[in-house]
Amino acid sequence: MVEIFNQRIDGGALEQDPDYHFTVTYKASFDPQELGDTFHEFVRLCEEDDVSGDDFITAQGPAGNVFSPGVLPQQNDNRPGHQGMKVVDRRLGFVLSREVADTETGHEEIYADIWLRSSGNLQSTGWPGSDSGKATTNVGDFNP
Ligand SMILES: [Ca+2]
Ligand SMILES: [Ca+2]
Repeated sequence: MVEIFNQRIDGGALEQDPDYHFTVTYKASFDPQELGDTFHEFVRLCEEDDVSGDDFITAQGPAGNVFSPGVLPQQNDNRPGHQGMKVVDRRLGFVLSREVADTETGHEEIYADIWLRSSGNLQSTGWPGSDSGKATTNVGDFNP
């Protein structure tokens, strides 16, 4: 069963650029029999908010690509207990206007939720029932 690990968010404002750039990276580890399948990747950005609950900065059924792990470069999964699994590197970039990314006074604490669904498991786009479960990145401290 596919597993997500080493998930992380990075980003920042670029000088002279009105938009805000976030990069979400993670590794996905697949069983050999999953390599030929097609996976749909779902990544949403959230802003941690102690007062009114976390906000979704991107939509609930958000950005992501469709990929087949078998045709991407793979490494062996050398983590204990994962012999035989193959790891694929994934990266997804977001470009958001400051008006969208800037949800409150002062800094934003932004993180990403990531999940994967195989092509035969697309009755929903949400994370419950996904093949990977939901993986959450570090919380980045961003100042749009
Ligand atoms: Ca906040
Ligand atoms: Ca702000």
